This record gives sequence, C-alpha cells and structure tokens, in this order.
Amino acid sequence: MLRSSRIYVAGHSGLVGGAIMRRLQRKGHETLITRSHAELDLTNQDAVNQFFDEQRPEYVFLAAAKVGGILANSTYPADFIRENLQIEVNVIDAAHRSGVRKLVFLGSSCIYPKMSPQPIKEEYLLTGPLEPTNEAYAIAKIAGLTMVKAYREQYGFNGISLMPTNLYGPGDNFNLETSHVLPALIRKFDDAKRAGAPNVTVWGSGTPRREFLHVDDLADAAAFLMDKYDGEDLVNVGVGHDVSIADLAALVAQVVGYEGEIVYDTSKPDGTPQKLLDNSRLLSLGWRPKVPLKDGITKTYRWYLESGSRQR
Ligand code: GFB
Repeated sequence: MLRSSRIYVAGHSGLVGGAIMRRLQRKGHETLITRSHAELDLTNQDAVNQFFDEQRPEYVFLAAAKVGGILANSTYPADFIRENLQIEVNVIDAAHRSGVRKLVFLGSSCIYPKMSPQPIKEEYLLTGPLEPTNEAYAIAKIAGLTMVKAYREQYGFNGISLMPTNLYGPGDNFNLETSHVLPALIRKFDDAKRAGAPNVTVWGSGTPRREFLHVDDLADAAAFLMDKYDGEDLVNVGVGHDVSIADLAALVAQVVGYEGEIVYDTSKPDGTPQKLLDNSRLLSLGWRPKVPLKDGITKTYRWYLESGSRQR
C-alpha cells in the first residue's frame, strides 16, 4: 500500500475496523474510504456493486461482520450465518469485479474444530466437528475464506485470509447480553465495585482457556500482511499463550480494583474447552505482538470509563 493508495476499510466503526483505521492513519495513508451502515448496507448486493464501481478502491480490509459472544451466537444463529454470508459474497465478489488489487479477509479462531489439538495449526481447518454454540458463525467464516481461496484459484484474485484469536480493546461491545467475555468482565467488576456488591457472577465453570489479542496488535498484523504476504494459506493471528477464564476474571478484578468474591454460573455454556492458535506461520514472516494482556486490559478499562460506554 502506498500512502496515496485508495484503501477501503469495511466495518470502520467496529472494534477491528476502528483499529485498522487508527493504524493506517498513523502510517500516513491519505485516502481511506469508509461508509457507515446507514450510507451503505453491505448485505445489499446492488448497493455494494455500485459503491465499488464508483469508488474503485485498490485495497480492501473486510472487517465488517456480525459478531458477538457465546450467548449472542447461540441465540441468533440465523442472523449470524445470513448477515456474514451476505457481506462476504457481496464484498469479495464486488472487489474482484471492480479490479481491487488486494483484499484482506478476517475470519475467527472458532472456524477450527472444537476438539482441535492445541495450539491450533492452520491445517486443522475442516478436520472435525465445530463448537455447537457458534457453528453458524463459523460456517459463514469458513465460506468466506473458501471464497477468497476459490477466487484466487479461478480468477487470480489476490485475497488473503487471517484468523484472529479472541480480540478485545477500545471500541469493544460492553453489552452483557451480546459481548465477549473480556468486556463483559470489565463491566461486571466495575458495576460491582461501584455498587459495593459482595460477589460477581462469571458464566460457565471458569476452566475454559482462551487466548486474547489486543485489537491494535491485530490491526498491525493485518496491515503487515497486506504489505508482505500473498499466499493462499490461512494465517493465524494470536499471541501464542492463553489463560483460563478464572485467571482472566482474577486479572480483570485486579485491574478494576474489585475485591469481592467471584462465583461461577455453570448453567451458562463453557463453549470450546480451549482455543489457542499456533502463530508460528505469522512469526516466521517477521511479525510480533506488542501489547501484554494486563496493559491491554488496563487501557481498555480506561477507554470504557472515558468513552461513555459505561452509560450505554
Ligand atoms: O468471549 P466468549 O463469549 O466467546 O466466552 P467464545 C468465552 C468464555 O468466557 C466462555 C465465559 O467459556 C464463557 O462462558 N464467560 C464467563 C463469559 N463470563 C462471561 C460473560 O459474562 N460473558 C461472556 N460472553 N462470556 C465466541 C464465539 O466464543 O468467541 C464467536 O461465540 C467468536 O463465534 C468469538 O469466535 C471470538 O470464545 O466462547
């Protein structure tokens, strides 16, 4: 990407798209193309085709997606599969037709089998059954990465697919019904501290293990791979180590300054027992994550307090 390149960030106001925007702006990219949801509905094929024909972006980050935590995924599977498939079909096809030079597609670590050996290598894709709580979302993401690969094979389209691990950071969703675990814990511990509540309820058993990547690291990796990687193989994006949900809860409580008890609600699902990506392919290309988990949580907590998310 040159400084003058026309770069479209689909989903620029979301957690991932927002971080990619910050990364590109910091590096001096001058022509960033964005559209709000109200301006461009990515599930509308005609509107997407018209947008690409008019704007002619050269590079595309496909960071628009319907996302959510374990409860949202298992409650609204139809919405997750429909919206994600529509966005992928419309954007990838329009990018190819309008002559985009390169597209970065963002998947998710939940595309891998529920019982994958750990850490999860890219080649474990489609080697076993998926985690049921997010099967619809995962299948939509598998369709997206397969589409990118198929367009490369049939048309020579330069699309690459990144599989980020669980993400967090400024711009996250802190709604307890739809959020992922890390922002949910920030909200729960902060609310409990203010209310002087004796305990905080964490879903599941506390034993599942998850890997957490700060979204600024993901954005850095996405821009790095846009510039440096042209292969058809997936690239996992992770930090290379994970924590149990119980350890994460203790860490978030410490950052927030909550000293009450942590109790577990085992009527809520645990989901996949462990999700740790093997990031050696990415490391071999020369990229390294920069944000340690505790620093990232501290910054995200500060953002939560300062952005007004607490009041929403
Ligand atoms: O972050 P999370 O919703 O996503 O949940 P997944 C991770 C773990 O944290 C699960 C537990 O074991 C949850 O039961 N957990 C504990 C909580 N307390 C809470 C809470 O208050 N809120 C939430 N949300 N979880 C999602 C997938 O799976 O991860 C998506 O559904 C996507 O498809 C995303 O892949 C990254 O890691 O289980």
